[in-house]
Amino acid sequence: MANEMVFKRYENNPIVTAKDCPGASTIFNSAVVPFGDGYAGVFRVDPQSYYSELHVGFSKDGLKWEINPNKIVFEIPDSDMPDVNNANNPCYDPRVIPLDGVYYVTWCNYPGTHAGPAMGLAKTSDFKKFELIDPVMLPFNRNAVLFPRKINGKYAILHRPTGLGHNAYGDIYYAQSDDLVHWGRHRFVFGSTDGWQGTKIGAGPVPIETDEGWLVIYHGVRTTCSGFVYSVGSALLDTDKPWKVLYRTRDYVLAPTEDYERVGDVPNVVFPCAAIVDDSGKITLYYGGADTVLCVAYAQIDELIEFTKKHSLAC
Ligand code: BMA
Repeated sequence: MANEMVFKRYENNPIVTAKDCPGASTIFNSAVVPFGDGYAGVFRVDPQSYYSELHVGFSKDGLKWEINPNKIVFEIPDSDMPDVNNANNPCYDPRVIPLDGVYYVTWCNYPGTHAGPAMGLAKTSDFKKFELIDPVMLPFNRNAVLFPRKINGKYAILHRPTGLGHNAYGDIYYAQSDDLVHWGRHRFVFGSTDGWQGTKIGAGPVPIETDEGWLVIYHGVRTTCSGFVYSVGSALLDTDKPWKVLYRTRDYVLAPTEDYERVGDVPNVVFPCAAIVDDSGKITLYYGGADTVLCVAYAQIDELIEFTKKHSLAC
């Protein structure tokens, strides 16, 4: 039986490689949004030091990118905030969230300004100035993404606090906030299970609002004799109570098969950080390949929802 992947790859993958930014070793897990009459994005650029950096990029078509050779320097409004611009503070795995007419960026700081990986948050309206907001949650925490609108009048987030023992990588949690600084009403959403998502999971792109609930695309990891394999799954969460999981794929929707996903700094990785839906319902998924390059794959939103429901774990 041939495996059935809902996401179909762009034929000219990868769309961004180290050659697109002077001094880069790799460019991979990156997040993009429609901006002006084109697109803007925040890219993970690992330089020769491998102290990961975030760089801005612009594109007319979402496929060919001009990447700023200089890393983002955050404006830090309060000197008591962690100095995320410190050269010893790697920043990686951004998400970009359009919300209330501006753009929020989340990313992971590791470990320069914190005792372990912790989520950074900043705001921009023009992709030139980025203003730092307080860190989201305590370490250890990874893979935070805001919902693209307030839910029940509050900002809402999915994030992954680290767990303990057999569940060391932790589970996806929901939280809400009035001001993006103080977070509460914590709710468990889902954790790792078995198969391709048996070791760890983490929220990926900005949740997509649909008639069937919030469509969440996430990564799941399986451990093999020679290391981790990162694949992609999807879930539908209740519209008003997003900690309630309606469906969640038992089967992956994208897994590493191509050379640019199988071979690189970290083999066998597809890592999704952004998804854009156009007027025809086509989702463009941006994902890192093998911690080395940035790639794109497409799916029709109706087909992804259908697949998510039909291939769901019991929720
Ligand atoms: C995760 C993060 C990602 C990376 C993945 C595979 O823990 O570091 O940036 O793509 O591992 O190496």
